[in-house]
Order: sequence, then C-alpha cells, then structure tokens
Amino acid sequence: MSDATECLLRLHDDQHALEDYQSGVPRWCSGCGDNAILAAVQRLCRDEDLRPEKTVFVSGIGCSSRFPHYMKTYGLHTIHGRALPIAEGIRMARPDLDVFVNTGDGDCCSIGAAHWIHAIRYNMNLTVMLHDNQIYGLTKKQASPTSPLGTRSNTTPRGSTLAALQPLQVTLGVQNVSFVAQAVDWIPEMLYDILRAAYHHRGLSFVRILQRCPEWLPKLFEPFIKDPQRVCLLHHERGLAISPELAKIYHNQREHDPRDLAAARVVAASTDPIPVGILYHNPDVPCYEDLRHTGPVHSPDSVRAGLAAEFDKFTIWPQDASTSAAPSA
Ligand SMILES: Cc1ncc(C[n+]2csc(CCOP(=O)(O)OP(=O)(O)O)c2C)c(N)n1
Ligand code: SF4
Ligand SMILES: [Mg+2]
Repeated sequence: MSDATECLLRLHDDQHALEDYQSGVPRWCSGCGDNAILAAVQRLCRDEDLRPEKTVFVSGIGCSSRFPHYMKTYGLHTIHGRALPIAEGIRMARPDLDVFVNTGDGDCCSIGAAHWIHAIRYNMNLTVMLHDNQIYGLTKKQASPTSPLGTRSNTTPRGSTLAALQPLQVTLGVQNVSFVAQAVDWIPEMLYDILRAAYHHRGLSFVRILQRCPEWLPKLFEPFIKDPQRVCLLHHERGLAISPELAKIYHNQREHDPRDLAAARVVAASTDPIPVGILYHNPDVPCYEDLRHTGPVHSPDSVRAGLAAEFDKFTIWPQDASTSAAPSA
C-alpha cells in the first residue's frame, strides 16, 4: 500500500464502535458457544480500535468457520483444514494486516493437522482460535480427534474407541511454540482477556476454546459449568490477573508462570479440572516473516512485470517455431 493511500485511510480514522465489526445475523444454533466467541472478538476489535479495512479473518470449513461472515472486516472462508497456510500467505504478503484464524477441532486437528504442526513451528504473527466443541458440528455429529473416549456419534455409534487428542499438549510439543492458552466460552471475561493477550503477542498465539455445541453434545461441559471447582483459573504477574468478581465464583486457582514450558506441559495434561488461562508465553521466539523479510512488499506492477518476464521465457515466437526441429515420434 502506498504512503498516500495509507494517509487517506488515516483521514477516516474515527474511533470505531461495536457495530463497525458486526455483519449479518449469525446462523449458529441458539446457545452455540461460537456466539460467545464472536462477541468477545468484536469487543476486542472495538477496544483495540482495529481498522476493519486492515483486519482479516481466515477460516476453514465447519460451523465455526462461518466466523468471517459475521465480521465486518476482510475475511476468507476457505477450504477444509487449510485456513492456516492461507493465513500465512496473507501474513507474508501483507505484514501490515492483523490476521486472525478461526478453525474447528475437525478442521485443525483432523484434516488440517499437518498445517497446524508446521504453523506452530513457523511462528508467524497470527491469532489462532481453535473452536473445540469436540465434534464435527456442521456435518451433523461425527467423532473428531478431540471427542472424549466413548463418544457416541454417527461414525462411532457404539462409542469412540480412541483416547482424545489433546491440542494443548500437541502444540506445546512443537519446536518454536510461543503462545498457548485455553479459554471456555462460558466465562466471557476470561475469554476476552485471553484473546486480548493473544492478540498482543507477536508470533502465533494458539487459543483453544472449549465451545459448547448444544445441538450434538448438549451435556458435554455441563458438569464443569455446574461445578466451578472443576475449572482452574491460571494467574501470574506475567500472565493474567483474576478479577475479584470471578474469584468469588472460581475458588480453584493456580499461580502459573507462563514462561515455564515444563510447567505448562504439566498444566496442559489436566482435563479435570479444566485449566483456563495462559499456559505458555515466550515473546522471544522469532517470527518466520521477520527471518525471511526481504524488504518492501512487491507492488502489483512489479509482480505483473516479474510474471510477464517469467512467461516470456517459455514463449515460442513464430520465427523460432519455423526453425525448431519437429518433435520425434
Ligand atoms: C475436503 C473436505 N472433506 C470433508 C468435508 C466435510 N466437512 C465439512 S465441515 C467438516 C467437519 C467440521 O467439524 P469442525 O472442524 O470440528 O467444525 P464445527 O462444525 O464443529 O465447528 C467436514 C468433515 C469438506 N467440506 N471438505
Ligand atoms: S451444530 Fe453445534 S457447533 Fe454447529 S451451530 Fe449448532 S450448536 Fe453450534
Ligand atoms: Mg467441531
């Protein structure tokens, strides 16, 4: 983007309101946790005064992947499992944009698993939300890799036979991991604080959000919602503080230093109580786009000229064709 265009955009820079980020009426079921995630993200955009024209939401396929439709920003509702590499491409070409990724547990941990692992290692500056409802929602109840052992679904009518994959543990096991957190859709205050910290981290922030799907697994998180003792809030001076209001409800708290990777792995292993907060944060891991930074981004004209030069190498001009040897049979 030229300096002149940048200047013109700034002329219209009023403080944004919530409505500036809201688009359409979400088609998610009532009570779906995706609604709470959307509300927290729109609030974050408003509070950080993100410019809608410089913000992009990228998703794969699934109920949760409808997310970009409901944000009045740029957005790409892409291909199943491919949100991360597409977001990385955007980041590489347009480092001036804020790039968010919304991906489901099937999208990220099943068909997109290879991209997930490599995205962690590349550590590009992206805010990634894993909407983990532990089921394939859009395709009407198939078991996902994160479905708890014994989950009855259309693909596992007698109950799933494999132990659930643990996204936090997987992510914390990958080289160059720099930010890992867990949120739950039913504690909006923590969800917001975690997303805000994730947004401010330079590098790939991976936020797993336990998300309710009342349509296919209505009882999944009920015991944890009814008994606050089964949720453990993480706090630390280098992480998040717990507000007095939350502390009144959630007595189960743990001081956890997010710089301690070994301790983060221990915390990640717990499924009951559910740890909520920042598990790991290392601001010193380099971002791939910084390591590969090659100067100014190419302009459309320079890209066009470069492509024309490349294609010209393969052009067969009429005079060349008449002198070239006939292909042998
Ligand atoms: C290549 C390909 N394979 C399979 C599908 C079918 N499909 C669409 S969404 C989906 C799973 C969605 O589950 P999840 O990612 O957990 O998202 P949710 O709907 O639960 O938010 C599948 C298997 C597809 N669209 N494309
Ligand atoms: S099927 Fe589940 S995940 Fe999909 S919109 Fe409904 S409640 Fe949400
Ligand atoms: Mg899902």
